[in-house]
Amino acid sequence: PRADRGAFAGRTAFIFAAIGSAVGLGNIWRFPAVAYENGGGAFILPYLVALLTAGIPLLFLDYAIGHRWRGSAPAAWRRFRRWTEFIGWWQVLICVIIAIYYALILAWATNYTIFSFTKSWGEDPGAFFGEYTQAIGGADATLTMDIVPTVMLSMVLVWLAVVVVMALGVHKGIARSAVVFIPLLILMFVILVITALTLPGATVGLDAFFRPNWEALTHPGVWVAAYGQIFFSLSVAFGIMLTYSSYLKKKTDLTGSGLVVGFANSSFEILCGIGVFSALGFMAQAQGVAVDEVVAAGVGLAFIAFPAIINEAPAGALIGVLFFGSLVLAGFTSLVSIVEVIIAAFQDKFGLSRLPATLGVCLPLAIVSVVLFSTTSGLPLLDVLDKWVNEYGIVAAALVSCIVVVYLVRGMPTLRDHLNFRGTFPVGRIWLLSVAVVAPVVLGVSLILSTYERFTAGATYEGYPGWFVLVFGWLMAIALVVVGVVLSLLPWPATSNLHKND
Ligand code: LEU
Repeated sequence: PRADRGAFAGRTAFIFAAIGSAVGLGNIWRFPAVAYENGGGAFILPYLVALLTAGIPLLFLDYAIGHRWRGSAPAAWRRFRRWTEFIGWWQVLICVIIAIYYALILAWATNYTIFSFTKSWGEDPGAFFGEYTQAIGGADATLTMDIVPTVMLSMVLVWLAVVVVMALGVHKGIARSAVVFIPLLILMFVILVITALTLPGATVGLDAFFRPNWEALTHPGVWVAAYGQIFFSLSVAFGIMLTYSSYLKKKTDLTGSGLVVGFANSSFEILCGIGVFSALGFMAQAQGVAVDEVVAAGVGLAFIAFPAIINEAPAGALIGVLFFGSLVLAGFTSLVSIVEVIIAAFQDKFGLSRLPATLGVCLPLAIVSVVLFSTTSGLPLLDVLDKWVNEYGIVAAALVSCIVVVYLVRGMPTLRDHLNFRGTFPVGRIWLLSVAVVAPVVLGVSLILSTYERFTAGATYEGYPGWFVLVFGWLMAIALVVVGVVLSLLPWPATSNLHKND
């Protein structure tokens, strides 16, 4: 028996852990900005289409593979079919990339929680953030590798906390921390939203957020963004839900649990949009400008716009602690799930027990993450990696998984029966249609079109140097596939978990 592999004590523990993974920086920090940039209120349409045609169906696919073949991503895919193992490694590598930059945002959030008490960012949070991320001041991104000490310190702390939780194992570490953190997060966030809604100008922000720009829907980039957001936000298609479901007891209702997780995540996401934009509306009104002018895209939304709001708002410090504290809690339970994909694979491959597997994965990961990202180039690096790993990592891997499972392996009937064995929500034709036709067509078409747009746009992404985008965008994404294939060709040692049954 595989005594070493962890297990969730029950369905509730699993649901908490899965929600912990899904609800993360993607909801609070990424979603409002992505929605706003891609059509505002009109984004709800591609978002819901993506949720229903790909998010939930692929969540079920992850569950079915992980639970039926009971293993980490490479082990489960390999048991599925010998030659599909590369998908598992590809997913593990996607998690490696996400883990190293996700920790940076978490480190910022940790620092900003503390900064909130004294509003350490001063009068001009934009300049402060520029200085804080680049150590030299000014907003022009210079690609140097100077260390930023406060960021480094927090990153080390974040990784230490990850090591502790991971060493405690699947139930005692991952599930128990989620059971404590998730209710706390919801409580804090609800207080935050209520506070934000009562600020003067809140409705102006909500209006800007929900006002639909239907024209946006004609841009393929908007659809890729919606699918990318759904996968990232649900933690679907890159090994996380697959790994978590492998820790569930055999007789578990997978589909019912999946629906709970999916709708909990999207509800929280919409709530984040409401909270964030109420606050932005307040800011816009206070400064007498349009909401567009206070929305700094991406990272700036959390780390520039929010501090500015905190400066102005009554009870600003409270808002700050609630907002950045929520980011920390949400981000931590997600980072843990990303790292678990890697640990589980390592553990299966070498038949290791929990502690050596944890240290063997976390130490190198933490070192790379801290060294690369506590420097003045952390922000541009994060920006490019996040964009490419989502489009050409997660979305591409999702597309390949669908095609492989449906057409090359013809595995859908087995997976359907597995889901329906205990599932309270029966899957059938609609699920098949989503995974076999709708998801691959939409993913394929929008990926091709957005790539075309990217190449014809002229300017490089965000104005970063061409070589930088080439190396950390394109070559990185290609390397994940190539290395994934190579890893799948290596033999499994006799001590591995591959041939052990439980
Ligand atoms: N689902 C997480 C989030 O929304 C991200 C994932 C990579 C764990 O932040």
